[in-house]
Amino acid sequence: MTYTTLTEAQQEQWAIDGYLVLKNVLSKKKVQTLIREINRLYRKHVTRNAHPANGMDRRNLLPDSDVFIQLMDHPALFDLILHLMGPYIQLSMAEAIVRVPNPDFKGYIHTDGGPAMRHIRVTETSWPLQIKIQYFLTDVTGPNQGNFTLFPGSHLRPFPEGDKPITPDTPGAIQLNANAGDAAIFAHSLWHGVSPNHSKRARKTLIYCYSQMCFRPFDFQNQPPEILDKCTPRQRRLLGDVGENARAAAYFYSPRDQAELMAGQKPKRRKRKAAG
Ligand SMILES: O=C(O)CCC(=O)C(=O)O
Repeated sequence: MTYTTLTEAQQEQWAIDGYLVLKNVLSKKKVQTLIREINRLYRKHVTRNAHPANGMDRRNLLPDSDVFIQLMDHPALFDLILHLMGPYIQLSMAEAIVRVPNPDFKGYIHTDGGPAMRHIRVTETSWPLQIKIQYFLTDVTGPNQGNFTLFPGSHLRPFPEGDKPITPDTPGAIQLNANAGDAAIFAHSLWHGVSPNHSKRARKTLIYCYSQMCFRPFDFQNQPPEILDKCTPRQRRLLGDVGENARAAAYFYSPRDQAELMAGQKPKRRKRKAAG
């Protein structure tokens, strides 16, 4: 299913709760392809080198497979991202997560950016500073299965920050259920994290994070030319290539073709001013 905008009810939930769950965003075939790639990365980077009970948090995924490059502006959600954030955005992070069954893992809760960004809470009429999309690639159908866990509404108000850490058991926590192919979108200041996984199955997801262009990306400084060469002009821009617009401050005063490029339109050729 392709999402381009939000219904009134979704808009209200986004504003009040700070997150949304969108159903059937990825096809079964796409889910299978992505799972295959994640399993390959798991075999390569975890099973042989570490204790499997650690699961996997693999960042900066784009060099790992072209399917991860394609997902950065996948038609199912990209128009919705533009609707929520405006066109002056970049990709900040692409991460594969495997939460394996582990009786000792208690889960954790945090806000993105930690104390540095925790106290910045934009209002509901503002573009977000950052959003993350969590793509679910396995079903999570009951509690304590490595569920994405969040505190609705916590993005807008100071959350008690006492001596007691905030955990998946803190009152107000919701453990989301989701099916493979669904996605959750959430704001940076929402308290969120993961529940323990007491099931028999690993939970597999992907996180794609978008931020306003004036931020530094989370996962990388720059993408190397061999990755940029595989990208469309829009994808290159999402990775920080401002092309012929390159100049100091191009990330603050965005290139003139930014909105049309993000909308998928071919940038118009602008006439050069005659010299003199
Ligand atoms: O669902 C998870 O595994 C946690 C993801 C998370 O907390 C994050 O991406 O910031």
